[in-house]
Amino acid sequence: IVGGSFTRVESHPWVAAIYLKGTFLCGGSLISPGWVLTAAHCFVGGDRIKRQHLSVFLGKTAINETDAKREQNFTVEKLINHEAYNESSYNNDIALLKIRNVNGGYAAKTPSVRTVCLPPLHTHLPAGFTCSIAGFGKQTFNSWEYSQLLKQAEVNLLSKAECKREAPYKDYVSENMFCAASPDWTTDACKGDSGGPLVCETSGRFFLFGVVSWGDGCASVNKPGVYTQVTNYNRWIAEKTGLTQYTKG
Ligand code: 4AZ
Repeated sequence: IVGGSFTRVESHPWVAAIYLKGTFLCGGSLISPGWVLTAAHCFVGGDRIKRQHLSVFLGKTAINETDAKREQNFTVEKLINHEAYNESSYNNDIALLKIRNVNGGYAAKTPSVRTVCLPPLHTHLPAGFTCSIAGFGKQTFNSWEYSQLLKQAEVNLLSKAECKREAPYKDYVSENMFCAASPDWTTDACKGDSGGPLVCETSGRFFLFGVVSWGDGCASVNKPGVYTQVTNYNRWIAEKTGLTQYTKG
């Protein structure tokens, strides 16, 4: 995250930290005790990643520290990349991880670990609406390393027209994506935040509206962050996970 502030995982208890062979890879969001929603581009492209090499941590505030009292760790029982994920356009940049702990169990609700709601079908938030992002991604585009501590920031939703003003957004932002940025362009998701949450609070609850996906650099003027539009995938998520909460219609 560029800009924003350091935070504790208790303020974003659905944040998942996904590791590949012990190295931080991507963020994610806990949508049910057994399922983490993340981005397909974390696992596809370059060498295709095997689920056996992944681990998932919940309740983590610091990327390179173990906090045995608060964190819960999991292996990945199933890695489901969206079938229509397109490596060149990033369309359908969404994936699911089925997690399990050493005892075969799922996530337990604690002050540092809880699920985030999926938005009801066809929920639409207006441009300008303020939402928040969280992650361990880079603090500047040129940084060598990810943030050691979890960060969060506020970003505003942009209209499609505002988002598609410049290349490459003009050609690449699909109906499965939306854009968000801060009014002064100083705050954004960045490399390492991918897969992590954009949540918006409506009627007193936090809903997962976006998955950090891509952008042209980080926090540059007229170069917003692009997010996978979770409301387009209610049916896909229900089909893959068997979660039926929000699949009316
Ligand atoms: C990345 O490389 C990345 N500014 C993620 C988010 C953004 C840019 C790059 C958004 O994973």
